[in-house]
Amino acid sequence: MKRHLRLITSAVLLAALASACAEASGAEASEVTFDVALIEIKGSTDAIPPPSVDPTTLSQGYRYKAPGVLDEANPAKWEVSTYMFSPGAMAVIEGDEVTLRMFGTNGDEHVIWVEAPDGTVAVPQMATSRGSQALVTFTADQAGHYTLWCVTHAPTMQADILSVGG
Ligand SMILES: [Cu+2]
Repeated sequence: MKRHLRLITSAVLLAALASACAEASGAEASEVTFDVALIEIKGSTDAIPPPSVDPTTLSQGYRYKAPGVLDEANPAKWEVSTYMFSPGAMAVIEGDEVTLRMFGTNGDEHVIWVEAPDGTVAVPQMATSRGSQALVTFTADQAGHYTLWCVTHAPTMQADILSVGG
């Protein structure tokens, strides 16, 4: 829930910024490029008990190494991790030619696609892997929320691209 609130807050702030920029620039559509990292963040501890619910049952984007699995020398230590796009929220002006220059830092493979605000496919599925750069381009010809999805780690690995009407 907190993550969604942060995304919503970020999207609202980005919308305000994009709107202000649109007014200042006359809302001219242009070419915009975002550098997006495909990352994994981790946390481990032996100070508290492990989760009562296996996190991998909550999302394909969650990983869990149970006590005894993570570190044989420290059987109380466990670890959780999750995959995400960074940044997780972006904003464009409707009509922009958008390029997502994505770099696979963590995760062997990610199958990604972009959903348009009306639910249609803006960019079909493509696979990208660790150490590779993938260029994803589309025209933000609709106002609303485009969603960058990773099928491999859905539903938690996603990013919001807000397209603000000019
Ligand atoms: Cu992924």
